[in-house]
Amino acid sequence: MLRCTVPAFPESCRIPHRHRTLPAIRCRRADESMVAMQTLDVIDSHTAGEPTRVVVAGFPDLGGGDPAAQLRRFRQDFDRWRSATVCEPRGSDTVVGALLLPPTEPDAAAGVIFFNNVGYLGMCGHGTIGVVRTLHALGRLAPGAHRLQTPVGTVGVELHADGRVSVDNVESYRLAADVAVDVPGHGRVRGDIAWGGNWFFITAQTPLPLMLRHQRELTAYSEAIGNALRKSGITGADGAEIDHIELNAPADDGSGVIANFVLCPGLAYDRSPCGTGTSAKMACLAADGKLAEGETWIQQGILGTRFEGRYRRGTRGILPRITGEAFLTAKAQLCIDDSDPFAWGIGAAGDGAR
Ligand code: PYC
Repeated sequence: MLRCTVPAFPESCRIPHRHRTLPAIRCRRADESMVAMQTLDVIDSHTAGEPTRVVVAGFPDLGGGDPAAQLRRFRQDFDRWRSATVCEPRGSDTVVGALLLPPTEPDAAAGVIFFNNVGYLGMCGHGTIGVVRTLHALGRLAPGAHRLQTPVGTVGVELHADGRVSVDNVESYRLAADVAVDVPGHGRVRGDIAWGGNWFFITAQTPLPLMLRHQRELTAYSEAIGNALRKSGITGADGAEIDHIELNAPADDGSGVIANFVLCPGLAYDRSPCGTGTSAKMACLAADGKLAEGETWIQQGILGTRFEGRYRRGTRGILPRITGEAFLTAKAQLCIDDSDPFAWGIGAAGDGAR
């Protein structure tokens, strides 16, 4: 038996702005030997059904610099902290982590690095909405307009009085239209390649209606498209991997809106309508002359939840604004006990899994 006293998460949730390394928790095993634990303070939320886990304290120092520089250090030297935070047994394939960083631009409220069960995301729309709600809960962000730094650029955010959050995403554009790829078992699939803060292949060809009860088949189909793109050498700009697959079809609820199914890099499907996916989709619609500047686009996700989008013209593509809502679900302290074979997450290098 392990007796462990975990300091209570501060009731007010007001964690100092600067990241701090909490003192290791010392736990006494039944045999009276002491083990040290490292801890991470996190706040969980979901945006339109898709979870976000914001790390607010306890993370190792990534050496400063902007989020792109800190991401390089994170990936190279601290990747096991990613899997410890979002993978089982503490998280799941669906959780997107968001590490808060002190801002390096004078007008930014914070920096953030997004990550998931297999790696890192350039930007994350639903995650940004979760981060804004979390910063508000921490007393670090008032309603109004702010800026957040991400590894792929600084984005605008606005916390509205009704609790909804708008994200002024990075410039989004269509790289290539009507690209054909041969997908084993499914024939030739055509779609657009677009950037919305992540790389997307967007197709209207779908083997089944976009309904939650078909998620396994839709996942397998989307995974097959992703594999075929990789095998065919079809990429985003500068050879970047297209790691998000987006299926589009009219929603089956008679509402007349377009629904999507988005498969994320770690093979979890996005429960939300996907903020970066909505941005990429709007870039394609704008390029086709099917969505005018300032016009509202409703993007429905696989759970029936919605984001509202519109755009202004950019230099290369569009400047999208995505609006949605997040809800806090937990304030917690994660414990990492080095003697635990799964301390750094199932699937992490060196875990006890076979
Ligand atoms: O909302 O941009 C998004 C997103 C990307 C992956 C999961 N959610």
